[in-house]
Amino acid sequence: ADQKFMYDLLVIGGGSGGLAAAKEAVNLGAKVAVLDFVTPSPRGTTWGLGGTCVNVGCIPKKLMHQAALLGEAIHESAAYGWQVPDPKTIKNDWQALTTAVQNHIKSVNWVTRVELRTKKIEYFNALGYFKDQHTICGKMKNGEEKLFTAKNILIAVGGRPRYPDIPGALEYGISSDDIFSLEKAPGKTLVIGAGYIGLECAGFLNSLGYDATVMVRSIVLRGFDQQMANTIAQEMERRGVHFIYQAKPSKIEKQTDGRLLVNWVDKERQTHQDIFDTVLFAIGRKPLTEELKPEIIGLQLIPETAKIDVIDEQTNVPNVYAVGDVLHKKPELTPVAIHAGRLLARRLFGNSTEQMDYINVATTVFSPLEYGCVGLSEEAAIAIHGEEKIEIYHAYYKPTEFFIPQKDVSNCYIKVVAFRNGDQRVLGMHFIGPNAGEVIQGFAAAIKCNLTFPKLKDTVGIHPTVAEEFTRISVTKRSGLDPKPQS
Ligand code: FAD
Ligand code: NA7
Repeated sequence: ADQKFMYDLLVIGGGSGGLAAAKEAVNLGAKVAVLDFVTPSPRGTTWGLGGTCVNVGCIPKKLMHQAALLGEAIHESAAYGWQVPDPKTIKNDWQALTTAVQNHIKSVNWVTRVELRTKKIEYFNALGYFKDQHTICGKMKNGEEKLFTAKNILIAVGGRPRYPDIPGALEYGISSDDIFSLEKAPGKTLVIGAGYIGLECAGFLNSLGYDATVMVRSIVLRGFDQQMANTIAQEMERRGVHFIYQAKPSKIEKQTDGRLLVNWVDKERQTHQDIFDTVLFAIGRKPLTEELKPEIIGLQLIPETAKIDVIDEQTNVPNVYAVGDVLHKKPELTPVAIHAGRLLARRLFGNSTEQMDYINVATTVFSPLEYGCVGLSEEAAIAIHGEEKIEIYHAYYKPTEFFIPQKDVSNCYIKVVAFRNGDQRVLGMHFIGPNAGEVIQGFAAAIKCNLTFPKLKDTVGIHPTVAEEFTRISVTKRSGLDPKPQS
């Protein structure tokens, strides 16, 4: 290490991005420390090392989604000859589910700690903030403060759920930070916000047997292909999730029976109310950058969002870098944070020049019927290139496994966005159906290799799968032909 400093790299935030960078940096011979600290949620929930994804994000979310899918499978299995008890008598035990989920998370926390120790990454359970551009003050749980100096500092502090500024929100509301460890079953739940987190939570709660309502301020899944987004919402509605559109919450009160009375205002400014057991806010996330005292080192934040604008992960302070959810206009996804963190470490300590490519990152919404996508939405492609240059291929399809239990196929839908002329390069792929993430991942690699529509059509499918539908797609929207399966 540089004699002047205690560390070559000090990472603030032990989540997806921070830990990936730390591990890569020690592998390349750097001396590294990580500070990680979880401030309790307004309702008092805290968790261990590993950040959002492991503790209150991707992992518990996917496990609850899996619980929901299994419930669905139990109901379908009778049609396949399984002699299950009357499905109406089968209930999910919320405590058993949350205990299993939390036990898995604790095991991951433990493995992470052991891994840091073996790799000789120094870990401190401390909340970091800037003293100067090479010095971080770490505040431990007991209030004790310790100074850390480093040649390079990486900000990987991620974000936390936002709360609206309305009476009762902080007192009575919960967020995704609380739902996966909630002691009591959530009961009738109002989810406020229709981003992917809101839809996923409402989806698994409904499937687990709770009455779930989504309150939508404007549109569902802003930023995603809107036809696909509306199809997802339609499918959720078909399964029993309620939607309240064009509505904004105005007040939450606790009744004497402990239930929550929620007021909201519609677009005609009419006030409505209903009673819920749980109100979950999923109205977006706020980066934890202001807590770092960025003004002390003159670190610039985007005023409206408090996010950090970087060039190649470098902030305006040359030895201070940032990755993950704190970045301005970058996808807030775990693999994005990990990849950027790893490549940054290689550039800092491994003589690499490889840069992070934030384009064409695939993602999946784990709604009851999943939605996976990569690349441009229909509207983004048209906005960028013009309608004349773009061809939209689409199809409804029937998954083989849906026939016997007679599952509804009306929302199994796929779309390919491609250039109309020239090499007919594929710009976007969208899939709604089972295992959407598994379907889209490989196609994301193909798009990275400049997949063209003729190449896609020349790919032989795997039968019978749902992914093969992409190799069969041929109806263009422009033709006006029926995209429903003709068989
Ligand atoms: P984080 O993982 O949030 O880690 C930051 C860490 O820094 C935290 O532990 C935090 O407590 C700590 N910290 C903050 N400030 C300080 C400080 N001053 N000092 C010390 N420590 C500090 N992504 C996907 O790819 N797929 C999914 O399916 C998915 N599902 C999600 C579901 C939910 C409900 C949520 C909330 C998120 C989901 N995400 C998903 C997003 C994913 O979790 C994030 O993109 C990812 O965790 C970001 O990593 P990060 O390193 O930027 O920050
Ligand atoms: P998102 O994707 O930012 O979505 C937030 C949702 O909440 C969205 O539907 C918003 O509606 C809605 N919203 C925002 N503010 C309010 C208020 N004050 N009242 C009611 N509804 C509101 O957040 P997520 O939590 O799903 O995901 C967090 C991030 O992870 C996200 O940025 C992704 O990129 C990854 P709007 O469309 O703005 O009208």
